[in-house]
Amino acid sequence: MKIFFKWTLISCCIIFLNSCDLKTKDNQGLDRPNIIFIMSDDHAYQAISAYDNRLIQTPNIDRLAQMGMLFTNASVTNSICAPSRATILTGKHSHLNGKVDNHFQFDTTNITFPQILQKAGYQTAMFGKLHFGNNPKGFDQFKILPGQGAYYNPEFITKNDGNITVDGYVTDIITDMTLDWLETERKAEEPFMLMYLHKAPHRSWLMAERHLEDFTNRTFPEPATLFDDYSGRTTPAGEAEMNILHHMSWAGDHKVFPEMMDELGIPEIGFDKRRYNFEYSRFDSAQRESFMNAYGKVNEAFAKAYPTMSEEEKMKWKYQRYMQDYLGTIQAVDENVGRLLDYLEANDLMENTIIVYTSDQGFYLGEHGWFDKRFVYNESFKTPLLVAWPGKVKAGSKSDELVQNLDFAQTFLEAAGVSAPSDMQGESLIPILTGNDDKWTRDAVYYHYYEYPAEHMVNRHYAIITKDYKLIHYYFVEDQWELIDLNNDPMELKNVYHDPAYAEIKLDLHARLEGLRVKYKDNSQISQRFIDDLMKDALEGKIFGITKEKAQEILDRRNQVEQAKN
Ligand code: SGN
Ligand code: CA
Repeated sequence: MKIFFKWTLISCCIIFLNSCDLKTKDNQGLDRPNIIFIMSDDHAYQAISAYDNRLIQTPNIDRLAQMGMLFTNASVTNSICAPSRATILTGKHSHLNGKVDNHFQFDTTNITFPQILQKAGYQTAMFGKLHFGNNPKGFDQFKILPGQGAYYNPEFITKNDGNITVDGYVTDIITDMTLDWLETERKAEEPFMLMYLHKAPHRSWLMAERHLEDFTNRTFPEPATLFDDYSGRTTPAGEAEMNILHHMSWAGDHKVFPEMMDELGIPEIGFDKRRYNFEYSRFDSAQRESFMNAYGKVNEAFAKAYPTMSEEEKMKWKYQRYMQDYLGTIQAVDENVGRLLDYLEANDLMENTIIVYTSDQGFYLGEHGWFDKRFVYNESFKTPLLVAWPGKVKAGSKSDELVQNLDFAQTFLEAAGVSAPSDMQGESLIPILTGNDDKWTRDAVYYHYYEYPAEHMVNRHYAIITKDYKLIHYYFVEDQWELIDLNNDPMELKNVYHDPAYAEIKLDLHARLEGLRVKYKDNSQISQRFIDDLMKDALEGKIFGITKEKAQEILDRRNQVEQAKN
């Protein structure tokens, strides 16, 4: 009997010690998962081969779809950089977290999910682009780009070492920092939450030297709506300044050499040469040479073709140049995501880790003739979302539920077993991720874009979006409503708001839109302060890309419309 006891005791000790060992070995014994949030900047879902393989192959990002779930209806609440990031961190719509546009700083009195996870014992780190105008709270370590950051030899603001400049290409550097943190700073006894945030593929699309030859020689299929004339909708689509032919700049975007522009007598578009000089002034001599070689050939061919090019041919040329550079930057993102996944696999970190790949919003790749984002139309309203969580999320699964960037905070908190503050406005995605879709009841989402008057001139609008329709209110200058029938008009070319056949649907959507505005606590009094703040700065010439005169013109037009109403 004694012997039996002794052996039981010894066995228990061995089991206990083993479990301790498990706990210290790469976190595998902990039930709280690690969280890796990968986000790129302006990465269109059309440029991920798991969604669409016509433009580029992204085998590494696609690994996440093979391991986990691909969301086909993921979207953002406000399609612009810093506001999207604020919504992700706070779990609140822009009007409540206050970060409605890129212009004003983030209010750091907001409570964010990394702060809550850090308190709950998670080790937290952020590398790459934040774009808040101030530093993140709730991180044990961070190295972030100031503002938009630079592609070549970028500066970083670091938590512990002040500002540093690192030689090389930004996408590679952000990954080096991330891998270095995993290797040398990560504590095996704590779960971690890591935000790995790329600058690419943001404008002005400078790819890594190693991709220049390949991508500047590729040709891409054109989207069906490249020559959209905006006639089927209300005025904001036609008034936006994001048309590839008219608003994408020759030197700054397409890398036509400024001397070549002078030689050919091409007038500047926007901050054409200034932007070009800003980017190129950062190169070291080897980088400059690579660029001059690759784009020298592009310039040579262009110089021959330009004198006889029609407007249509210019649009086609500009579209190809845009795609070459934009997609070139994505090649490096994909390679680097591969480096991270390889590291996780090699270090037994895959099993108990949620890995998310997303973008701060989608992007137009020539659809409607556009680049940039901001509108609630699909390509910028929707965003890529792939989630792997081996053992929890079924490999190779898909979801078409209406999920949003608003939902991340509560998802991560639930995964970590921490309760979310009651004023967060999203819903945890865990039921969808774990195959319990019956617990997910959302049938519509809410959208509100604010940054106007501003660069690209996309009018303020809010909207309700269901799987079948969009009801959009452009309210800032004229009051204009759009109703889009997504099933019959998937390219979103025709406003059917005034078509009597939609009378009932329209009424129903109006009521539901009001319901969402009440539910999310958005109302015109709250919005008014954002109008006043931005308008004031615009009139003082403090908004990038907007002259005082332009701001005054918009205000006068708005006042005239208001007066006519009374
Ligand atoms: C820059 C770009 C714009 C872009 C904004 C916002 N212009 O201002 O094209 O819309 O960023 O992008 S550039 O001349 O500086 O390239 S965001 O991702 O930060 O929202
Ligand atoms: Ca962005």
